Amino acid sequence: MIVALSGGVGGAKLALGLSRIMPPENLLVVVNTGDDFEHLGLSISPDIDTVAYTLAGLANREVGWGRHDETWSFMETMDALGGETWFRLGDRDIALHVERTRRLKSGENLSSVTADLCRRMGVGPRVLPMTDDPVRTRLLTNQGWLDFQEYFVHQRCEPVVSELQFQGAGAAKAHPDFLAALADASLEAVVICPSNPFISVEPILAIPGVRAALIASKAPIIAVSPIIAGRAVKGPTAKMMTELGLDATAGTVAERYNDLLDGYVIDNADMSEVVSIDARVTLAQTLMTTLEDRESLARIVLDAAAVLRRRELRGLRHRTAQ
Ligand code: FO1
Repeated sequence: MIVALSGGVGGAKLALGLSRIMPPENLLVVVNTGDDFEHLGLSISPDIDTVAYTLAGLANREVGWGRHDETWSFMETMDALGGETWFRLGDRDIALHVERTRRLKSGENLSSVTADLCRRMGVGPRVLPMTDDPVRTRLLTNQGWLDFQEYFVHQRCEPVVSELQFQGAGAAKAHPDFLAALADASLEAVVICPSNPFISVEPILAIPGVRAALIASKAPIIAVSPIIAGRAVKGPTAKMMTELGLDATAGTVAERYNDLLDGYVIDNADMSEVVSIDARVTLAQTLMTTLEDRESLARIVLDAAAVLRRRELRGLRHRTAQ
């Protein structure tokens, strides 16, 4: 079994690659819910939907979120009626938000709704919210504290970020199936997907018990850098790192994960960083443009994890067991 930790677009690409080179039912994708918000009276879980649509083959490949077979009559009419249209919701996508909102309001939890909707969309792997409790990423910027989607979409990541907060993370319970997977003897690897470490991965790590469960797990933990040659493949990762006073490098991301990593996959362009990274580094083409790129990077990640497992068997474990 493989557990992948994912945010939105970047993580979903690698999750798709993994799902195509292994039995999908052996892949558990644990997804960030810090981007979730209430909008137009709807409960919206963008990273869950991006991962689900991508794994279902329904995603819009150009922008990475929402559906490819979309129409926009609802948004056009909302605009004519003076409603909010800064967060683009397609006609088919809306059905998912309306149905999820109805089921959450009836008392069903997010992971149960997600499992059923994914099954109906033909998603093979299991897509699991990191917790069923509310966690909301907020950012302190030069415009004060902003909710995540206000910063990310409405303000197009333009505000200057000085601090992040994962409201509710401290009181959230990691999903029991997530913790059980980390303790499972059949776990072969934990893959930290190339998502933004601050807004997609750290909310997951901020939930009490998650870091300890990762460190205690028998499986190697391997991350893929979301930074290539000082730039983020997509989104505000590099800009955020600079604003937080960090070097926008693959190495800095590894430091953010500090003692969690056994392996780290960075792009060939960042070869010079190998010596400064305290994990077993694999060089690869980490930019995923085609489906083949997604599959070949996934294969490199799983091969690297297999090497780490063999080294572990020979007592060469990298990670200091706590
Ligand atoms: N991202 C945007 O930049 N603009 C949008 O209008 C937008 C709409 C949207 C609708 C549904 C959904 O599931 C995701 C959507 N996203 C949009 C992406 C969303 O902001 C995610 O939070 C990012 O992908 C970051 O993970």
